[in-house]
Amino acid sequence: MDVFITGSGVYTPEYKISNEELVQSFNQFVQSYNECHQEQINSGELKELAFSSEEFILKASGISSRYVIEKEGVLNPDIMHPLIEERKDDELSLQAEVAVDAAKKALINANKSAEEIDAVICACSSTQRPFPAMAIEVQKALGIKGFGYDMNVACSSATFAIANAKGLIDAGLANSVLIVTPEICSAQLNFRDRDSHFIFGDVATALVIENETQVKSDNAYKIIDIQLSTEFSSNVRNNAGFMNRLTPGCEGAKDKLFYQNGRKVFKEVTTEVVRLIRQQIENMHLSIDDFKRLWLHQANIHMNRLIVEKLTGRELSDKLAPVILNEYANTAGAGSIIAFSKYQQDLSSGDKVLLCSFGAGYSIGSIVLQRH
Ligand code: CO8
Repeated sequence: MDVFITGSGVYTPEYKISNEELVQSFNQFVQSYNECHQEQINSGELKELAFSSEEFILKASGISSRYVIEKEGVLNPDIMHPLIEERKDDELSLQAEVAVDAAKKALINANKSAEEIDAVICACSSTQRPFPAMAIEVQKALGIKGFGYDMNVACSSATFAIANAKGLIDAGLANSVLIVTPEICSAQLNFRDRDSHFIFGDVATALVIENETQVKSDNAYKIIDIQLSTEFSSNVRNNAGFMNRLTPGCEGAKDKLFYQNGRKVFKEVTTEVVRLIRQQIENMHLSIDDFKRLWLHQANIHMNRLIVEKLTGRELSDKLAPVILNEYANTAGAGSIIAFSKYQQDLSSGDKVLLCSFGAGYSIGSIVLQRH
């Protein structure tokens, strides 16, 4: 039985932060840190912090802005994190709320009602609590019967979840599956770290995956082939977890937020993505020229440029491999799904297309689709 992606939806937060605003706040923090620690800096006890620059951010990453759920706290040099109040146990959690918003849009796009969904997968790079599963809260908020569970493969969460949803459908456990990818990246980003303060933004995306008997949408994509790959690397890491409190003094340390060796990640992941996609296409006896669109993960514009050039010999263009990270920044597992959702109106029936995510783990999920 064929399985289709039948709908998608994107929740975009209300607040946007430009590079200019972000750098201004970061540089105010640096200036006051250096002034406050002048003596220790002079004695060599502490290192002077360096200023960030808009030019560097745009040039090195292609990012011009990012959306965030809360802006004031992030931009206040004395706070530098989103100010989001904890909610009570009987209130809908924030992560479920943004997931539900994207899910409602995806259901409309798929021409489905919540009652027609059998399972919910919440697939993202962090859930705001270990349990109960975020997916089950989303399931309840939407009035979906069946079951739900969470999974995390960092930036490849959504593509790996598509594989899971297809597996559930193939196994006869569900006919229609909702995948939500609520990425509240600003909550685990170290806005005081010059190397990474500009990288991420918040968003939520949703997809509906269904077996062929359920398809009601006129913009469905048949899942033709899925390749998943992981290889352990500590080059992108966050050590926050339930065991932090067991080592006194370790809670709140810098490594309990996102950190990476960006240069190594860039090189190692890009090389592997090109190899995997080439192999996938070759195994299917296809050529890259058979593909009308590549919806790639959105971490760095130069990664996407290199991948496109190596695979196709052509230049990066929105028609071939649309870029949304200039506006949204890196949105972890949701990046390629935003590109998918926003850049598909011009495709025709029979067109072959590719959805590929890559990132922490390392992890790569590459999916060949055909427009219905
Ligand atoms: N302003 C000015 N200068 C800067 C800044 C700054 N903000 N930051 C660094 N510099 C300087 C450095 O000090 C360095 O100076 P020098 O040459 O004098 O030593 C110079 O600029 C170059 O620094 P880098 O080598 O670090 O710069 P790169 O060209 O490598 O660019 C990037 C840095 C943009 C980070 C780039 O390496 C990159 O994008 N790499 C790929 C990263 C990637 O894809 N990571 C995947 C992570 S996402 C993921 O898997 C999901 C995780 C889960 C989500 C987490 C949510 C928070």
